[in-house]
Amino acid sequence: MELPRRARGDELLKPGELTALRKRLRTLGRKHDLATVIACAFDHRTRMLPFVYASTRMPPAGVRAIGSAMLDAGFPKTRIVLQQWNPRFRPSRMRLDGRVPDVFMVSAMQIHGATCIELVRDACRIDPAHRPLIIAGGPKTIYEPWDVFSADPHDPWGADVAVTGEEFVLLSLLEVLLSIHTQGESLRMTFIRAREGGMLDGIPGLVYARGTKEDVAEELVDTGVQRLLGDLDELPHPVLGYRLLEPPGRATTLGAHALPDSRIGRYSRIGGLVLTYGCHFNCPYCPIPAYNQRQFRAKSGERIADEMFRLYSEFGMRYFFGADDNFFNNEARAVDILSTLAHTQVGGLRLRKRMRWGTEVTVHDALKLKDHLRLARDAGIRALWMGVEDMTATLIKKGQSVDATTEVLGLLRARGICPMPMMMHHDSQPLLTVGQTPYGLLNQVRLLRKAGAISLQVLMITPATGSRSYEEAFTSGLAYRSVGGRTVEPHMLDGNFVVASHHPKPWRKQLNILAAYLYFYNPLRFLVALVRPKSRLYLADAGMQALGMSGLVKTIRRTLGWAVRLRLGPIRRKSRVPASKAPMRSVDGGPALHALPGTPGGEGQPASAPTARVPGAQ
Ligand code: B12
Ligand code: SF4
Repeated sequence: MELPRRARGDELLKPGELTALRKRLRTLGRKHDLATVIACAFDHRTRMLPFVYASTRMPPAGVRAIGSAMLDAGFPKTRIVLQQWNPRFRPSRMRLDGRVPDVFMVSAMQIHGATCIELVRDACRIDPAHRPLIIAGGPKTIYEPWDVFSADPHDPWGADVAVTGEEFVLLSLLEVLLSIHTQGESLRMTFIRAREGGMLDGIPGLVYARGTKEDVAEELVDTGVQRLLGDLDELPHPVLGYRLLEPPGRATTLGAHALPDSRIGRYSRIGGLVLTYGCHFNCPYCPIPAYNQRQFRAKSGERIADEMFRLYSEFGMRYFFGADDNFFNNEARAVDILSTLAHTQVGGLRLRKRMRWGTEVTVHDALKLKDHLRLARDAGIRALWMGVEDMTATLIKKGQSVDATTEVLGLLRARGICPMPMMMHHDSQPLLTVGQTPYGLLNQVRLLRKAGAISLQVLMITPATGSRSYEEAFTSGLAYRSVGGRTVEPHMLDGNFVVASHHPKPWRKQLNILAAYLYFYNPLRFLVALVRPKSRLYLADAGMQALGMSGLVKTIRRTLGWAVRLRLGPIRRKSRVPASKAPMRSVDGGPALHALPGTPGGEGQPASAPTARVPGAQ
């Protein structure tokens, strides 16, 4: 089920609205000495192909964006902790500025859901008098906000609020809280007052719990779908967030200082930057178009050039990755950004001589922009990740075909841009086919490599929250509950495990993925890449082979056991969409917009509102 869209014309914030809010908060923030910790949940079991390097060497943009927003709003006592770098971090032990922080935030993707919950649970162990306001956000809560609340009276824990939106939602919440915050009162107490007074109900993009017992959600109130920021130049500068990173370490607590400027570039080898959002395709398995409410949003070329320049000059960062859904989505916009970057000078040299970057596009749009690929290289682009999925377009038609894909790969290679195809393996695709149509997985991998692919991503198609086909994956019995007695856990939803299939021999699918990687990344190819590289970029081909082989060892170690279970069975399937156990409602008692089918009270029946218990109140 896709996220609903706001009424036509009301999807976006008014121009200047975020800028004005940032300004107001700076004035308000001066009067409040807030300390905030923002944790990025990361399940280390997800460290395997194709994300081995990026998952630890590219601090996620989401937590950094929230950190930037906090610093920009006048809260310098903010620290960002990445579980990627600080696996033992325990919120119950954190101190910032010598005290328990006023706010603890956690950001998570769905696959890191288990660690996200563990962080929230641990934060709940802080004694009630000092407990921070707990806010959960990120792609996990955007689609499944209920998962950060417990509905079990025997196991009470939970965030105070889940944010189902971006920076504007969080800052709006803080503005409301700080406008009524009194000296000596904990921010969590202020939050409870605001919640009980209905003051949060006018901020679309929140889900909060109500109940008579603390940390037990008897019902969840959903304030609706966020308004999106249209002009991304209004966002706080990413340089701010980088200055808040906790240095990597094995401690459970926080260090005295954030990572110094001189070490930021060393640990953040790749800088993930928001450049654009949105995609004009409408693939049934993808939540992106609905999340963006069919809007396309972008930063200007000047702003992007400034972000790259500052990150380079202040932290020595040279490699960037655009957090784009489809950078070539809008031709005019893409060409405008590329032209600006191509003409940007950094220290007397063209930007491309100092920095390199890559991003995600589609085959169809890359072909449409084929005359601008030289410009793309001049702008510093050296690699493009492309959702090829299935070259024969049997799984999904989005303008790709064997010829189009081969042509694009050839063009990119000729322009000195590394093609990085991403494929989706599916039930009806065999490992190998003989004959004219290269339908088999290995046939396609072979063609891609021949055409110049430098890296490869092969993931099994897996139900994605917020996509059109999500609900059916459960009602049709496609999604597994457990295999051979092992439950399917959130970290297994990354596409590396076969967890949803109607194939009679799903273990074959699991092994097919390994075979495809092994065919692409192997010692022989590594040696050939050293002498006859596919890329004009010095050692890019051999480097990716080396990285791929080391990632493949991890992938085999983590997924081979699953293949054995798939072979031996039994496979138990889910029949219902994973939905909230607590009833959900909108602020006016109607259906909650973030509820999935099967949610009590979420499909039109207004839930009765229990009277909330305010901690400390008699
Ligand atoms: C770049 C990217 C990657 C990079 C990430 C590298 C890195 N370390 O940063 C790579 C290529 C490695 C990657 C891998 C994967 N990705 Co990815 N990726 C993206 C992409 C395109 C951009 C992410 C980004 O930087 N966005 C910009 C930031 C600013 O946005 P954000 O993180 O959503 O944060 C905003 C809000 O969510 C909110 N927010 C975030 N945290 C918090 C916290 C609080 C407290 C609050 C209040 C708000 C808040 O405010 C932020 C600012 O606006 C997104 C799609 C997208 N456009 O966002 C997918 C996306 C994050 N990826 C996704 C997936 C599924 C994956 C994979 C599992 C692969 C797959 N099967 O597709 C792997 C997992 C790897 C791993 N082990 O973690 C999904 C996640 C879905 C979900 N429900 O969790 C997304 C959303 C795409 C989609 N399908 O919709 N990915
Ligand atoms: S082309 Fe990619 S981003 Fe666009 S809808 Fe399809 S899968 Fe999603």
